[in-house]
Amino acid sequence: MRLFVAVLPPERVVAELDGRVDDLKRLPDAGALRWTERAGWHLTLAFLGEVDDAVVADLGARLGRAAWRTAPFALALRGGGRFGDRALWAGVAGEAAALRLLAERVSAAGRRAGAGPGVDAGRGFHPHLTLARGRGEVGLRPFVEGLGGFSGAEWEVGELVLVRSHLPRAGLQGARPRYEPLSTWPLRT
Ligand code: 2AM
Repeated sequence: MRLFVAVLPPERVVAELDGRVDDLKRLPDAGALRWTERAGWHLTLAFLGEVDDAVVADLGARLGRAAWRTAPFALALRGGGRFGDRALWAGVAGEAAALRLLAERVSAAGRRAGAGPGVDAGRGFHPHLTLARGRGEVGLRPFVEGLGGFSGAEWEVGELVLVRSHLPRAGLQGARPRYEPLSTWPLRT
């Protein structure tokens, strides 16, 4: 199954961001972008890719230990950025170093469980919450500017979540992946 590990912002933070995204959707060319569903908004700690069913239990035990070794920390969504003209995202503020450390622990847990070694190697860790994807023909700069000054409420990250990604059937126009949270582990309290 296709898996990734994420931090999920609480509903009040999602609602705030959604308000700003509503404004972005009124900009010219917004209709040409594929907007992610707010129900699935997340900050990816590590993308594991296709993982064998046989290793999921061991992966879970290791993720639980990674969570247990990490103290809860404060995070907020702030501003935005883009990966070329392919992805528009909201950025983070607050204890970003703690988020990075957690991402490293989670990646190590994935590697040790044999869940797709090196799948993150190409991308590095760049904390972001993807809001929309484009094919490169729409310039994302105005959308990034529209996120400028966005500063969401701070929350305490208290858990990590293993999420299964169900890809839409090939050729289904406009269809988006469905994200299914499988398990949650609390950070050390
Ligand atoms: P993205 O939002 O920037 O595309 C589920 O696909 C999550 O894992 C997304 O947040 C996605 O980031 C992230 N991810 C990281 N590396 C990925 C990869 N190689 N393929 C697909 N998703 C990846």
